[in-house]
Amino acid sequence: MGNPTRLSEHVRLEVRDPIAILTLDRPDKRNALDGGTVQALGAFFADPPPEVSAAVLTSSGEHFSAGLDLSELTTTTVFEGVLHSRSWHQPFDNIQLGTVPVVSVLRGAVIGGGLELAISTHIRVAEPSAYYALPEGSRGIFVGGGGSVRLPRLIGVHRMADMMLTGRVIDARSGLDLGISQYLVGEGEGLAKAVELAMRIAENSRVTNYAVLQTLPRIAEMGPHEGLFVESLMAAISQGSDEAKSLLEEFLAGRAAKVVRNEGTR
Ligand code: 1HE
Repeated sequence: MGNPTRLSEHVRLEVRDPIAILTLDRPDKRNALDGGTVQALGAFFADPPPEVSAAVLTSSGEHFSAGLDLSELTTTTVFEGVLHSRSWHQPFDNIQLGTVPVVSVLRGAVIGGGLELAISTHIRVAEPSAYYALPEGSRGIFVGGGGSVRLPRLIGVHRMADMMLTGRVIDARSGLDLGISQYLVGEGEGLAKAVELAMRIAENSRVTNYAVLQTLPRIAEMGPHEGLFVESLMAAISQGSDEAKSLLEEFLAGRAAKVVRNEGTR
């Protein structure tokens, strides 16, 4: 059974051992992200409870997030603007390069900083209402939550430039084709699918999950020779764990689940 609590004014937390469900809970402002919300997410993923092996990030209301709370920018100086952007980088890094895989549920607006938050999670489950946009150009600002680093790696510099220059809005189906989400489910089915995936992820060896989060994005930035060497180290570390030894023994004794065909992209 869960134990709903609050991480901050606009973030709810429910721990359903072995997963945590975090909910952006500011529907009246379309889950616009204020500093307290971003810092609460960052603090949680910097030091998740030990019983939590995977997490789901979802939202209240019809929209995932309308992005940065624009009321926070109206009086900032240039230097405060730098600090503001930097104050988003660490929390989103805590998600992407953390210890707990995060599955997000995307519906309605996934805009600006909301999209930057979404793409710092590892698995994104979209509902048909989801749409992705970067209206920064029309607000006279630039992305500041890591979007210029993460989004081109997903969809390419040219597509991100199109979104920023022309205000192009990408729908849920195109988002799936481009890799913004990895899953597209029916309307209202996103949370159940995300919980199912998080529960499945939580069954993995923690060492393997850690290796996926820490190693894959770093190897993607390395040259092939360095990448292969780091891969060999991570392979040896994970194979050497007690958990790996017992899981391999289970398979060889015919007691482990076999790999079965899936149902396609959903
Ligand atoms: C907000 C925000 C916000 C809504 N900051 N208050 N993001 C944007 O440029 C997107 C701006 N938002 C919208 O385009 C629309 O609100 C939506 C398409 C998301 C939803 O439309 P709708 O008709 O359902 O809602 P609404 O009536 O526009 O908004 C409801 C309330 O939320 C309203 O406040 P109210 O007091 O009048 O009720 C809005 O002002 C408020 N609201 N979005 C603050 N973003 C680290 S850098 C990242 C840079 C960015 O993220 S730029 C992109 C910002």
